[in-house]
Amino acid sequence: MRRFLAFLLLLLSVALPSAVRAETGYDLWLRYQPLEQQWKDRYARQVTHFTAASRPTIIAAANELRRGFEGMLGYDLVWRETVMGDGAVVLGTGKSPLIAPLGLPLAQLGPEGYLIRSATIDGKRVTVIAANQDVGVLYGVFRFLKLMQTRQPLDNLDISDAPKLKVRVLNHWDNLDRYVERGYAGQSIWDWQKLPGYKDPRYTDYARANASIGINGTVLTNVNANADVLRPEWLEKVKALADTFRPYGIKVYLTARFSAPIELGGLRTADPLDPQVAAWWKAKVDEIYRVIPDFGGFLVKANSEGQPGPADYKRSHAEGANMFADALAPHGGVLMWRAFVYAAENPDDRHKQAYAEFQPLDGKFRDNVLVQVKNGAIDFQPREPFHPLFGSMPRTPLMMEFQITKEYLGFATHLAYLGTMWEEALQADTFRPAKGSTVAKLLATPVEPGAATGMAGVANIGSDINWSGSQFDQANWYAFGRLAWDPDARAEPIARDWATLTWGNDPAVTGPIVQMMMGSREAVVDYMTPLGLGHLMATGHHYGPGPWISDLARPEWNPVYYHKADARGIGFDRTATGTNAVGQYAPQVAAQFGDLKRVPEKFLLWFHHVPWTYRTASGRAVWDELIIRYDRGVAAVQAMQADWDGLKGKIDPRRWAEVRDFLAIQRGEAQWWRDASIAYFQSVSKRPLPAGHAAPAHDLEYYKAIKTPYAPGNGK
Ligand code: BDP
Repeated sequence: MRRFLAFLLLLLSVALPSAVRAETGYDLWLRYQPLEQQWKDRYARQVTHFTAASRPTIIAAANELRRGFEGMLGYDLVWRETVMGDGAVVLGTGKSPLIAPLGLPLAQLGPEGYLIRSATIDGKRVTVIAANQDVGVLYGVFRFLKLMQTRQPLDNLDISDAPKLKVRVLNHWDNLDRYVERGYAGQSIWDWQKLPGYKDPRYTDYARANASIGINGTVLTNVNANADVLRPEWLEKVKALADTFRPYGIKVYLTARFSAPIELGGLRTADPLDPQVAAWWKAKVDEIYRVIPDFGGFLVKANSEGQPGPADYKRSHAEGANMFADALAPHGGVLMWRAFVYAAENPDDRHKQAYAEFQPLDGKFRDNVLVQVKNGAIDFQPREPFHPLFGSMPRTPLMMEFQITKEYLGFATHLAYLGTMWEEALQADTFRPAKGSTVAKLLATPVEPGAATGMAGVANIGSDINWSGSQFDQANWYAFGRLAWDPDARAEPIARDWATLTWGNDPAVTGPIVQMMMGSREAVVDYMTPLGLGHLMATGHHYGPGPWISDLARPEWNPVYYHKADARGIGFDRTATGTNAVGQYAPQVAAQFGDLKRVPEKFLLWFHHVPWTYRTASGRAVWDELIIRYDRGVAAVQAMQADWDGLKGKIDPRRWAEVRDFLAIQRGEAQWWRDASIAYFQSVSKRPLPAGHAAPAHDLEYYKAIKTPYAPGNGK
């Protein structure tokens, strides 16, 4: 019996560590798992204590440092007033008495940049993490911890970095009842009902995660806005969040419903040129700043998809935006005005409408306005060419809007790393004013000295334990932050960093994971919308295929509007002989997109209507090529499944199993997309499938009959 018990104990002690290690994903990329002994020994010699002032942001930085040491090295890093010996980490601004004498080159780092340097203070070897402002120190600490998480040497450090964009914000499409529009990760993390009385500790973890990737603002509410959030009792709730985020360098912003002066103020109009309306907003803004002195500003969706706006009063977008901007300016607030507009009454190609409306307003917006432009001219599709507004409004600050939540890329269950998609948009050359004017470069170049720059990402965060609805969707939050910090950064090294931080330092694990990530978005394009197709998702929730849909009220809501497939061919003619959307791009770009011989194949059907027999680059007819792409997409998901199976036992079981199951869902849905799309297009083209490619499992009627009214995230 005793021997049996001893054996049992032995079993337990062997079994326990892995059970304890079962992870949920809550820790994101800030897991701070114990390092291997050799690294523990090495770092323990190099870092023994730290010195820091006691201001809120420096305290947050110090707490993070201690948390990291506790997790990775297993000991508490102690605070000392002075450098006690070799191995101090000295945190502070250039003004701090220990750092000032070093004469560090901080000037060019701006308010948020930082420097990490190995130095000597009082004859002792130290690491200095310095910045012009406290928030830079916090960013530096996260970078320092990343060095340890990725096992980099800590001696002879000389790192400096600064963000290239000023406004780096998440856009939460969260309603006040906690419903998240296009949210696939549970409810809103803002528990408004319990605020301001109860501040969920999760808000602090949210702030830590964002600060760790340089995000410095958050728009708390949906662009389809509710004026109630501007009521005094709600501002108290907003203040509670702002107070929590402040030490982490994160400002709060709200969406402003254009008609709030009517709904809350009892006015008869919301006309932006009406003095009473302007006065109402000014008073409201002043009230907000009394409650939240560092309030960031507003985000406004106006005259788009039913939202009220200046056009209701025959005023322009500039007149609308400037009214808010004037109210915010005395407080240093910014106004983000969305360019995502298209109108039911306008029969012109939807692709052209935002440009047509905004481009003529160049130079008419106040200095503190940022016009927020989606990466493409339609709507966050798996692949779109860059928006023609980039480069076309040289006197107006434009900010990028990416969608982190995967409304059109398979919700939370499809593994699709969006870093590659965003890199593609950011590295697109607008040729405005000249060759080499990439979107990234335009975003990072202020239109005049001191003008605002920025990037927004529609958040994929919710109440799910893993924050983003899936383990791999965390990578998209992470990549967004990294690209907002540096729009010229590349998707691959970001994926590698994320994989290492999130799944561990073993190259046998990160290698396959990075490979999966890098091909994943292209797989989605292949099985949903290959060769430049777009907007073929089912109505409303956008879950699953619906290329046959043709009966919705507005023409541009119907998938058939986008693919224009008929007996002869497929694709949307946006060339000079079609809608001439290409004419909104610089001549060099228009010449490329508009020329069937030169258009990149990935945009073929976006810009051209071609016969089914049209020869693609492969020499195959476009019909055959389409089928091959659909199958390639499905095969890519199968390959990801195989890669993931190969990681069994190398990853904590809970997260591993979750990803395995999600990949199986993705595999099934990729097949559904492939089969339904082929069944439909074949009903139009009447062409046989190329040899070796299987017929869809069911007939078209079967796919048309699939209804999923309760799919999540639908707008209400
Ligand atoms: C679309 C979404 C819708 C949003 C809209 C927007 O389907 O829920 O309200 O974009 O960006 O993609 O305003």
